[in-house]
Order: sequence, then C-alpha cells, then structure tokens
Amino acid sequence: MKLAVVGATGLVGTEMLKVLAERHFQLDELLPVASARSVGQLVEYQGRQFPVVSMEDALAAAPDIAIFSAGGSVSKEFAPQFAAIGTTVIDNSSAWRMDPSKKLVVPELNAQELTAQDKIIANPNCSTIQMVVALNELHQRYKVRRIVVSTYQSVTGTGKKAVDQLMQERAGQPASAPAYPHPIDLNVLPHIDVFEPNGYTKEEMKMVNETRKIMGDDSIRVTATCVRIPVMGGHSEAINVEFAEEFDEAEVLEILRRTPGVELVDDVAQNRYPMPKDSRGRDAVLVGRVRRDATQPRTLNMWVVADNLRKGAATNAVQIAEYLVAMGLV
Ligand code: 2RA
Repeated sequence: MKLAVVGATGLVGTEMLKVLAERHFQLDELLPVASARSVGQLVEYQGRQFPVVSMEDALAAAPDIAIFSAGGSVSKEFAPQFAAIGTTVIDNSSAWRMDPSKKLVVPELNAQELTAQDKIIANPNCSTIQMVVALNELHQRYKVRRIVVSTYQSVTGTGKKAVDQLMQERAGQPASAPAYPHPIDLNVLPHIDVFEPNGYTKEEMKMVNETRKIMGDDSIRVTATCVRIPVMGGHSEAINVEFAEEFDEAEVLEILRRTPGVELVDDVAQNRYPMPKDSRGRDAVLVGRVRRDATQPRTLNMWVVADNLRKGAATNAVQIAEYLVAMGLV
C-alpha cells in the first residue's frame, strides 16, 4: 500500500499522519506531500523517516490512495490528475463535496455507497460530520424534518495562523499576522469563511447542503449560525432538531448510546456534559444536554462536541481509507 498525504505539514495533515500511525494503517510507502519549501524535510511514521516530496514526484509514484488536505484549489487541480492514474483520492477540502458525481462520506452513515469506481471521495466539513453522526440513528427512527444549529468552533478549524493569533493576543501582544478581521481572544466572531449574498456564511451553507447529501434526504431543512470562539481545539454545537415522528426521551437516549461514533455524556446532576477539552485527541462525538424542546412538538435539544481535527477531518478520512482497503476497493 502506497499512500500520499497531500498537505502533510499542515494542522490537519499532521493529524492525519498521527491517526494513521495510531490506527496502525499498514503502509509499504508513505509520500508526505507539501509545498516546495518543505520538500526534503523528514516525516516520521511508525519509526521510519520519509522525505516530503513534491506533488509532481507524488504523481510519478502513483500511490494507491492520496488523502488531501491542502485547500480547494490544490484539490481541484491535482485530485483529477491522481484519479487519472488510478489513485483513489480522499479530499478534505470543500472542492468536490457538492459535486453530484462525487460521494460525501461519513463511514458510520454511508461508506457502503462506495465502489471501486469512486476515485475522488469527499470528506465532509468538520461541523457537518459531528452533527450527522449524532443525528443519523435518530433520523432513521424518527425522521429529521428541521435542524436549527449554532456552532462554537475552535480556532484550529482555521489553521496555524489563527492559533498564532489567539496565542499572541492571549499573551497581550498584537497579532503579527491576524487570521481574523477582529481580535479572537476574549471575543467570539459570528463569521466563519466568507459571507454569501443570502447573508449566510459558506460555513453555514456547508452545514445546510452537506447534511442533506450525507443523510440522503433533500427534504431536511437546516439553518445554521457558525461562530468562531477562542478555544484551542474542539467544535461544539447546540442542535435543535424537529422530527416527523413523536419520540420518547428514554428511547432517544438508548438510541444515542448505541449510535456508532457517539459517546453519551449526559448527567447534569453530576455536572457531566460534553466540553471541547474532553474531546481533544479523541474520535468520539460527545453528546449531552439531551432534552425535549417543550416549545414545539416532536423537537429535541442536544449539545454535541467533537475534535474538529480528528473525527472532523483526519480520522474520518482515515476511516474512509480503512473501509476502502477492508472492502478491497483499492
Ligand atoms: C473551520 N470547518 O472550522 C472549517 C474548516 N475547517 O474553519
């Protein structure tokens, strides 16, 4: 198995290598791919050193799988070139997610849709992944009709530049190269990615559109407010979900307990509820504060937290790769 990680030196790329090693993903050759200035740097993987290579050299090596996390423009340009030589691409950017010919995959929900013909597979947005993991089994039982979600997203979702801004501001210094239009320390920004003409941000529209595609139901209505908060890792979401069918709270909790990928953390009498600090470095989607919304029928509130670099990006992509290998699709 020859595997390329494109964007290997970024926050998500680094996490991908970590997750691959943790899960003992068996490789004959690793091709860490990064920009020209990083070519030649050594990357450690399972006790061996691998040099960072250029995109051209990675293409020439014809890997079996290429996991991309290098931005949409890189994916748009190079994913088809890898696919053309038979490589299966798993892309963490938004470039291919809403392309009708490409599958948008959260393994717990829809990995079974994958075939050997899928040569570019889209990894969903982090804030979407944790929400659909938490809701899918409930959707199967009660059919989701409408979701109102507010997110509280870590600066690691933006990248190293945002982490640096937060740390500099927290140290009382002005940010040397701010990632955001405003200070982020001791502040929150209702602004993730760019604003669309409809007044929503791209991040908010990703949650609307990706949720419907992954859950396979265009009738699901979603409205989102995505907020950046000064937290170093872990996205949180307040989800209000209306179902078509009436539910029983005890059954809801039972369904969540057995939902693949979910860990129920819900005991307010003991002050137990999901928090970003408890999600860091883990792959579980933590669900708590589960309670009926008494203001309208068949509606539930819940609080959902996950490590946005892991289940929200790296782990989900690696789980797709594991599925492809296990099913003999690569
Ligand atoms: C963010 N979900 O948090 C986006 C991209 N990682 O910024």
